[in-house]
Amino acid sequence: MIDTNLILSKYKTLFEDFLDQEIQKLPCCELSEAIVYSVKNGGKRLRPTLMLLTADALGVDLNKVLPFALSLELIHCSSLVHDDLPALDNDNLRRGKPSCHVKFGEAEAILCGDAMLNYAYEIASFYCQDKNDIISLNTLAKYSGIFGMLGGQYLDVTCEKRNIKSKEILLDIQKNKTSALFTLCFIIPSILANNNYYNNLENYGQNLGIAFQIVDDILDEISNQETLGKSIGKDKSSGKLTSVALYGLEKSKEMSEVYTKNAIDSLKDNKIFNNLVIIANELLTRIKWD
Ligand code: GRG
Repeated sequence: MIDTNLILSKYKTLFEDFLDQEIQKLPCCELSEAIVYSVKNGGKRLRPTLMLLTADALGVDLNKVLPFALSLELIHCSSLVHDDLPALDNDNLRRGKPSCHVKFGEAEAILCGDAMLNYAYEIASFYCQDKNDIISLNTLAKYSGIFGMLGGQYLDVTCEKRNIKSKEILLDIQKNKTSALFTLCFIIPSILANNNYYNNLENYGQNLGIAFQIVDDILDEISNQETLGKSIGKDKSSGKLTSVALYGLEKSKEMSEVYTKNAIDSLKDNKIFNNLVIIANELLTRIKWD
């Protein structure tokens, strides 16, 4: 069986090299240390590698994609730094290590997340050359902010506080909080390639992202801290609106399969996207990748 790690390893190396090249330019100070700590701490690099893989399938020059891939990973990592803060998820562990605020302090972690976010846009904008780059940058900002991840996270937080249990709102949270960044992995390469696959890839990303979040909810219930590198069982104890809370484990597993199938169907058997089919199926059974 072809393994996802194998498919993505080439892109992971490219990504890590570009990340190392860029972070060398950071000033020598503790804030940079906190940024490096939060971005080089064992993340799976799913989003940037999926973006590079998709760009490769579409024949886009990977040097054009790397700044967007790095920007996306920085946005993702900054969201995790903020998500772990006491006012949000209050988690002391991230990727098996002390969370940023545990290591550097709470105020420092807030600033670190802010700095990473700014740095993300600084990198992507620095490398912009043409109209499609600008459209990609605008899309990156849109899907990460109030129209995407941030909007979804706000909904998540307020539902938990107000004990709201609604299937429609849960879907809205999944689509925005998690799926928005996943969708970027596929639509940015399509924008850069200027081709007709945008709708197929947008659909793939949205469904894959929802399936990913459902699996994440399931793992929070059935996995363990050692495997996931973060505290588990917190969704239940905090009364979070999740798929498992609303539908139970079995139905959630079925739903993750349905969303994965929808993602795969969006690709319409197009051979250039064969690896995306393999990856969608494997994400369903993910435990932890190196
Ligand atoms: C600072 C831009 C910014 C936003 C703050 C806190 C917040 C708003 C958003 C958090 C959104 C969030 C935590 C979504 C969960 C998505 C998710 C399932 C993350 C886990 O992704 P993996 O498994 O993580 O790819 P690794 O560690 O491998 O990178």
